[in-house]
Amino acid sequence: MKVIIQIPCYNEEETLGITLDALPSSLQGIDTVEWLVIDDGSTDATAEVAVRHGVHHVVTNRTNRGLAHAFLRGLDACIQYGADIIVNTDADNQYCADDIQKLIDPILTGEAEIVVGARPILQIGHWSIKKKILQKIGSKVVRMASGTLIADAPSGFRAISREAAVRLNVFDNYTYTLETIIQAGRKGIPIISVPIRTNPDLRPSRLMRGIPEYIRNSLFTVVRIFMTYRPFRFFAVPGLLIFNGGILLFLRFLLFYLTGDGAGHVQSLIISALFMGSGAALMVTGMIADLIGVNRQLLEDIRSRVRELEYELSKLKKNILTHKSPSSENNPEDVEKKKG
Ligand SMILES: Nc1nc2c(ncn2[C@@H]2O[C@H](COP(=O)(O)OP(=O)(O)O)[C@@H](O)[C@H]2O)c(=O)[nH]1
Ligand SMILES: [Mg+2]
Repeated sequence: MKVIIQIPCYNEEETLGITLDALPSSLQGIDTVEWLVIDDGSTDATAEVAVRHGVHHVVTNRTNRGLAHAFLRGLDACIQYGADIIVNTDADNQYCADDIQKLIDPILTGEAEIVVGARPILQIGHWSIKKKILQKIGSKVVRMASGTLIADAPSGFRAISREAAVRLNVFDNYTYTLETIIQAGRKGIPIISVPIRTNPDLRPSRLMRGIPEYIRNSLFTVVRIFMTYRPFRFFAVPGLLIFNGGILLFLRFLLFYLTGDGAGHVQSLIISALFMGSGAALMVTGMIADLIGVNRQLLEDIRSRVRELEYELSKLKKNILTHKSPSSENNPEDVEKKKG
């Protein structure tokens, strides 16, 4: 059993060392623990700090592609490096690394495929009341949309089995945290929450620069998720309502017309035609979006098969290499670098 702990990083030279020094190099029930840093176009010494502190793999993006992209790139790399379980944590040492065991235990016992660490939100001293309330509302929305019981949806402290990782995709650019929970819920991947501890703040959040920006980004994310995963309902339900409004206006006109008073109510007829036309267009959009959604599911299926094949290929390669030179295996000095 191999666990790879991945950390998406953007300009984290100041705190990454502290985070890495706290990471475990062994875990109960696990043969090998490795660390992987995704250096997302950092302009500081993030990659050097990673290597200096014993990271086994560094994946580099030439330019900054954003957290969601980095998270997925990390999953792909971990799968290729032969991880059975992938743990994701943040570079600012927000999460207590000693709780990684709590994250992986439910996967080892078969209770879950994804485990999300739930922070003790109400006890976090440096969070404002507004941030705490927003976090609670956000988690509630995700619970409703996903049909899961995840207590802390925006938490980035997670363990994911390889079987689940190959099936996860993120289409949103802002954050992977909400979308992956909704996907797990919709794809029937067992997902649970476990309580974890946090560390004192080393620096302010860069993802949440202000409450209005956070609300705007989160709303956009939720709308986009709804549009992606429930396309028919998203377009066709408002379309049907608008179409019905058009019919009512038409009936109103018809009533006036039949009672000989039609001439003064042409406006109703025009608005009714407009409503019925746009309602019908929205319903057709819903049907097309639904068909495109079926296509996306097929593509997702192919992508997860490709990831499984990549894993099998990496295992095969490793076996061949081990056969040639058994001593070269799992040497922490061999820091592998991938560029992209
Ligand atoms: N790869 C990548 N990681 C990022 C980016 N922005 C933030 N992160 C990482 O996301 C994690 C959480 O960021 P942070 O600013 O602590 O946000 P918080 O979760 O709200 O505290 C850290 O490991 C950051 O390095 C980005 O643009 N790209
Ligand atoms: Mg943070």
